[in-house]
Amino acid sequence: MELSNDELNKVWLITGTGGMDGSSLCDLLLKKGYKNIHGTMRRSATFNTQNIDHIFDKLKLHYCDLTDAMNVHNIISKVQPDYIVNFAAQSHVKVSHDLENYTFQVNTLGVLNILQSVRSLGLGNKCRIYHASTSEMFGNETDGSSMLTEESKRSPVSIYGISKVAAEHICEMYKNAYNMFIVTSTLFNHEGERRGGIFMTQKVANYVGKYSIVKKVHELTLNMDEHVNMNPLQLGNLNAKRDMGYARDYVEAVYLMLMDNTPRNYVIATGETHSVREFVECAFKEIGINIIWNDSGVNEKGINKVTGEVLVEVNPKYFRDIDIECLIGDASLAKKHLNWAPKTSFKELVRIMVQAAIERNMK
Ligand code: NAP
Ligand code: G4F
Repeated sequence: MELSNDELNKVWLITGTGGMDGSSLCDLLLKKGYKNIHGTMRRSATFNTQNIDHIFDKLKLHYCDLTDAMNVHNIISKVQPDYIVNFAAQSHVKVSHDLENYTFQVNTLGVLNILQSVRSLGLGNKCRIYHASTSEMFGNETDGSSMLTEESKRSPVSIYGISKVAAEHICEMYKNAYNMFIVTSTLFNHEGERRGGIFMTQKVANYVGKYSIVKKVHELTLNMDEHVNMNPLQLGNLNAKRDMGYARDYVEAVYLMLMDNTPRNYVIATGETHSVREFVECAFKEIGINIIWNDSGVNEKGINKVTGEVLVEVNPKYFRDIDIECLIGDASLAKKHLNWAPKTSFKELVRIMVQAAIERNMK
């Protein structure tokens, strides 16, 4: 559908622009023809703009830390946004147990900083707000025999999950008390070529991408197909299952939520769940290697079925004090009201990530 000039002139403010979702949403908005896209990024000692370098000149960027209320207020006051999308977060679950207080400052009080500013600047009637919530809020509510929905009980088991539940309550209170347009959808895991390297899927894809290059060089220089002798990939809980979609599909859902005139909260998910072990198998298959698993617990190993080379080991360093064993979501409500459904299969997602990792490793 063609968008009117009025719509294309509307002003967007996206926090966390340098992250996976922020940068993917910017791509989507530019493709649609929006002209006024403001983004926030954090000051960093090293470059952190790799996800937006290709569109750097098309965005209006502001240094922002959500924990700095005056900074957030000044940006919103200057930008006068029609839409705010809050993707900024301390988004790593395991890290949230090391940075408990900070995780709350960013993920909970940071959201409050945004809402307070919008309200106090009198923008509550004009500005539509999206806040990214998470399936991590559900904790271990399902073992996979039932799917999680918008109504499922919040039983977070991590500081990250708790910080996001608190933020969800704050958003709900602002929406009801001040009649503001606020959507907090529950995004299940979504992955992609821009995923941070500290997350499981990208860690696996990066290893497999590097392995395939080293293997090719090895074969060409030694003209033989022996063990590559790269240190095995070190992983934690191989049993955990996640509902994994593609980030580019998920930011489309976010856009649709903001275009809809009713601010509803939606589950955004694929309805399938796959274990870490399956992700590893699928990623290696992409480069023609079949993995078999040997032994169990901390001694479990992923082995190249043909050569016997050990490619994956379990390292307790990556275990969590408490983990979610299974997440699977039902996005029927989003299908019904937004006509949204995921387009990218699990296999295709893995392919995208591994191919992108191969390209990165070739540079
Ligand atoms: P991401 O790649 O980690 O991006 C997060 C962004 O937030 C980064 O740009 C980061 O900046 C920024 N940020 C971190 N701390 C900040 C602070 N104190 N002030 C301002 N900005 C800060 O995360 P993502 O995967 O795109 O996820 C986007 C949002 O969706 C997050 O809120 C996440 O919690 C939520 N979510 C994600 C998933 C998923 O599976 N990806 C699922 C459910 C919910 P730096 O680059 O400088 O670190
Ligand atoms: O990739 P992960 O760190 O993602 P996790 O914990 O599911 O969190 C992501 O999804 C949430 C939505 O449910 C988001 F809200 C959150 O911001 C983030 O994007 O871990 C996935 C699973 C876990 O069970 C973990 O224990 O993989 C397991 N795992 C096994 N080995 C590992 C590793 N995780 C990481 N990060 N690193 C490992 O070596």
